[in-house]
Amino acid sequence: MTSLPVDGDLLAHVRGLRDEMTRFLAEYRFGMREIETKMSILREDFEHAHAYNPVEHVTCRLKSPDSIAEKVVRKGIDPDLDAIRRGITDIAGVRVTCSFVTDVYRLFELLVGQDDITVREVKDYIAHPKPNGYKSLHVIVEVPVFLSTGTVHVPVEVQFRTIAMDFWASLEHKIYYKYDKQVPARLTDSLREAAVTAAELDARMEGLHREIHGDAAAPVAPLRALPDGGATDA
Ligand code: 0O2
Repeated sequence: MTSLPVDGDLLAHVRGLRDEMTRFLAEYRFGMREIETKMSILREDFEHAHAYNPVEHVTCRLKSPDSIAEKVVRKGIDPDLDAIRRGITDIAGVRVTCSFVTDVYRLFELLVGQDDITVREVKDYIAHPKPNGYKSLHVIVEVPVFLSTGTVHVPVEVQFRTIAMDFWASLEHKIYYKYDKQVPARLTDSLREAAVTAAELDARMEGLHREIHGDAAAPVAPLRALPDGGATDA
């Protein structure tokens, strides 16, 4: 097969775009790592101080370029990196799965109380679940990342939830995509009932835990007052 002549300028331009995108995503990866490190320090310190581990697991994900592009189109964001920076705040995501609802709020407070963390937005879908039954505590935080070229403040979406909420959300996610976002009513009804059952399990397990551990499992102060929609700019 004969290769097509390649315009040198065009090739350099495309390579420039690729390098810019690589640097852009690297900032989010570094921000995500900072949060991941903070969570693993909290987890380890908590275990030493209280002989108890409130974190079941922590997972991280970076949005793929395809998924960023899809969101740019869906939200009508200008296709340039500055506009994407401003308009998409979940390029870096960290999910913290805890045993109990009390731990969810406790870890949230311990993270957002750190001096170098700026809270941009909180959505409390535990206090105010989505109509489909989805529960989790979402926060967009900004964390400083110290690069060789200077400091950048990177937004990271952190989702805190219990094991039961996580189990529900991962099944709901699979069903949602299996039916191409058109889930039959009998399944949405059943998912809503399952969300109630999961919340009952959370309450019962936490009750048992308190009986065993007493004060150590006492709830922390409630979240800053959130409006009825459950979302607020901090
Ligand atoms: P993934 O694969 O986790 O990246 P938007 O971010 O604008 O699309 P919104 O409402 O501003 O939506 O953000 P919100 O409510 O904070 O939710 C964003 C993320 O929360 C989703 O990311 C999911 O991870 C999770 N989420 C929110 N609602 C649901 C739900 O009903 N079911 C499940 N299973 N997860 C949910 P992504 O980008 O959709 O997916």
